Amino acid sequence: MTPNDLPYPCSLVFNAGVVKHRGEYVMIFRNDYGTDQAQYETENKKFTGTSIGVARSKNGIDGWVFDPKPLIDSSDPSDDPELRRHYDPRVIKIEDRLYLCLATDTRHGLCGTIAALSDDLTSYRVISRSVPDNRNMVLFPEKIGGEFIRLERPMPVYSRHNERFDIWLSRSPDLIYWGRSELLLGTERVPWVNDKIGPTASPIKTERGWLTLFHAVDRDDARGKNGWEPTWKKRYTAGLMLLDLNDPSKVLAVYDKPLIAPELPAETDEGFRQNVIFPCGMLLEESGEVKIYYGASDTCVCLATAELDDLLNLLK
Ligand code: BMA
Repeated sequence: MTPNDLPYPCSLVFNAGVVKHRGEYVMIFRNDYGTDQAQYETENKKFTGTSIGVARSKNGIDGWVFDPKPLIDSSDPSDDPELRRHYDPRVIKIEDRLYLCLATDTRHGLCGTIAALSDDLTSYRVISRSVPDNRNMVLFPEKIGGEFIRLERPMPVYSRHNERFDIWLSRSPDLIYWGRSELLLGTERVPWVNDKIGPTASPIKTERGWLTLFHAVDRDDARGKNGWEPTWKKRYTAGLMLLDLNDPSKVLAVYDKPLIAPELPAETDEGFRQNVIFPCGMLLEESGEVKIYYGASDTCVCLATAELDDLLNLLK
């Protein structure tokens, strides 16, 4: 999916969550709008807005039909003067209801928001919001041991310098009150990372455990300018790990290489922030095929597929 596909103004469409729901694939995506590459580079313009849009498809691959207007738009009037924008949506189905996990910029910090989607996918109700700074939240698709579980990525700037941000896990009886938080995966356990990691799509339940992706960032100052931004030097890849079925705070295995690294022209040579792979959706088909939806270069949405058994074999 590229910016030209959308029925409303779009500069970049990326970081999309996808879920199978009532006979169709529902995609919830991020759209940054209000400038183009030439304007951005010459006038150093910022994007004027960010919206969260909805598209549906019969096969999860093509034929996406867009809802006529975005579900959330940063230009919408809000009762809450603290709010600046929502972005990087994950969509999770729990007992036939759809929930969103959103990154939320407020005037006093970055928060994670959990919201319930209305049945017609045209409105949402906020259930809980974290304190700053926290981002990249995702819910498990079912309760485990009677509790809702979320993965999240707090950003501890005083104690963990140089953006060494890790993945944490928290539990809740009702999606409102979150606690009993613990570290799930530290950056030091991911061999190719020298920057930060974060949760991505909702985990998939398999016989061997919860299979889940994470985004993993390495920084290399020698890379130079990569994309529209004058100073973009980071690389985002997708990592893979397996968590215990009954106690997902136990990491059973981490694949020691990136599962997906930028390699196609749209990922390495084109777009706003090149060298970025940012998955927000992962689905298991009955055939054993796994679909992974990721943002490429913060500019378009890509789909990669794999066989479940092949992924599990990487986690021995
Ligand atoms: C992160 C988030 C993502 C984005 C990524 C790479 O910090 O802002 O939305 O895809 O950076 O630019």
